[in-house]
Amino acid sequence: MSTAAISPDKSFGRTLKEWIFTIDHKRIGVLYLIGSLAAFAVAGLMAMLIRIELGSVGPTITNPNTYNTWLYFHGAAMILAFQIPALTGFLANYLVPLMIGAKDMAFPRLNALSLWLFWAGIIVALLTFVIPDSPDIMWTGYPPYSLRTGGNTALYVFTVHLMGFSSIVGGINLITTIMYMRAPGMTWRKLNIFVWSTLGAFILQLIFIPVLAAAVTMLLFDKYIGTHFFDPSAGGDVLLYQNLFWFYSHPAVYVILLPTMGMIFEITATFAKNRVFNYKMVVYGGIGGVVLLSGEVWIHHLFTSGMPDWIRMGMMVSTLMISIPVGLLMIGLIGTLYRAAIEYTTPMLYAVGFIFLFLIGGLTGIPNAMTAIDLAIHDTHFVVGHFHYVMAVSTTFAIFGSVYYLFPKMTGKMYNETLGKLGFLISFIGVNITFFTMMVVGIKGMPRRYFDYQQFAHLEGLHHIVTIGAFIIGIGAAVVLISWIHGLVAGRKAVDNPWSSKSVEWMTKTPPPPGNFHPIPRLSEDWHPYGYGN
Ligand code: HEM
Ligand SMILES: [Cu+2]
Repeated sequence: MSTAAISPDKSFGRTLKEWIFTIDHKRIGVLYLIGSLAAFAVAGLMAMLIRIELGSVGPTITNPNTYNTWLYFHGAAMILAFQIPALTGFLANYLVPLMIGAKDMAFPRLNALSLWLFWAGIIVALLTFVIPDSPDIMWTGYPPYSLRTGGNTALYVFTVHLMGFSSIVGGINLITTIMYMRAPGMTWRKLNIFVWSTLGAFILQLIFIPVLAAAVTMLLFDKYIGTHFFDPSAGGDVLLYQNLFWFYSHPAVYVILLPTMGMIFEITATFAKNRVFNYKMVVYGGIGGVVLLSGEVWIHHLFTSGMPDWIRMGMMVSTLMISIPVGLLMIGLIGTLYRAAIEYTTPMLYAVGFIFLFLIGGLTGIPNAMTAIDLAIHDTHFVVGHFHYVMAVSTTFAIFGSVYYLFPKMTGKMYNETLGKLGFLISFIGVNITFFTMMVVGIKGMPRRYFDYQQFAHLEGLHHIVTIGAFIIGIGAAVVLISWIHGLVAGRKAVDNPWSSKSVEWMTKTPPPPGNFHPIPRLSEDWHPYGYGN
């Protein structure tokens, strides 16, 4: 019996309808945020289960097949359904039109289409838990296993298709918006770093997603229609898949890194009240350099597969070369902090946390790039620890920090600083315990993607520590969630520009009305998003 029939709450029904049929970029952004946080929650739960299983030697709570499904869901959902949509869906949608002084995206209806394609992807991904033959092929879907398994490889392929279409549609929309919808006076040289980095990320998406879509479609055909693209016994090539997959998925880490860095720049400049150090170097050298180099390093994921030495050497050098533009971005960040009177609000703590985690992740990436060392550590927990530092956790910190940063703008209310800082502190301690120890376990020989480690029973003590760390992260994440709910329900009213930022998104009302600016702002000659006079 529906309660609505007894007490019809018309206004709730109407608002719900308004949200579902919305073409307002801000609401679309928020709906992206909700979807990606839901994916984060479920994928995070999987991480906890994985860690309980690995907490002690021998089967602990499950069997190898279920373990594989958990790990599949954890990796695929964290990347495809949480990080990429939170950055290029939520943040790009919510912020870019506001930052460039536009009234909406260039194609608002198309925007709604990309949102609902994303949600369809989330729902297909969640079907993993209700169908009998859940996929168990990890987020990479390598053949031959993905072709021979009894698991449902098609579900993985369709999830990738939906997320990919969503991103392509969103990319076309955003690039057009940035090109044609800027407010009078918003010249290219005055674009926020976040806008530049989003532009870079979407250029990468448009170039490389079709390659991934092709690769997984070939997988689908091989498994269900009987083609032999990846079957050497019938003239196919099994490494072809790995090449196609990483041809997209390495650039994808920059699709994640660029907007992440962009937000860290925004937060840092705001709370340091400093200009962005060497803006041109950051934009052309840092963001431009990453976009340019991102397509020629993918082989580093195949270092241990058979290949001629000259390719391996070349890819080692180009991989190491990526540290140059990334280094420029870091120099820009540190320079922005230099001699600043930094205000350590919750978003700023996350930004500083990001810098620390990203540095550890970056430095532990160098040994991976050296082929001679990588042969020994490839596919161990060292690599798992490394990429969680450099991408998984650091970016999650940037996303959480950005939610706090935008919380007043989005909700019209302030979050509670004490709760916010507490959540940060617990999470920060948790991730370092977890992922540092994970790297140590890896150097001692623990392979990745193993359900059990009878042959490495002496590592059990360290595995305990990793699992305890994971639970601390879980508590931290819960405090973060509580602080958001608390802010929503009980937060005090926010003023229009609580951080005294110069950037355009804070010039409008809080929360911004439909159409954002009335009238559209005209930016003067001497205005600059980081014009703090330092
Ligand atoms: C919440 C804290 C997290 C914990 C405790 C955790 C734990 C783990 C563990 C233990 C593994 C490897 C298990 C194995 O190799 O058998 C793993 C794999 C992975 N994690 Fe996480 N993780 C967390 C957050 C994240 C986030 C935020 C991302 C976002 C990108 C992420 C992405 C991945 C990926 C891509 C894999 C590889 C899966 C595969 O091998 O196919 N994780 N995680
Ligand atoms: Cu890579």
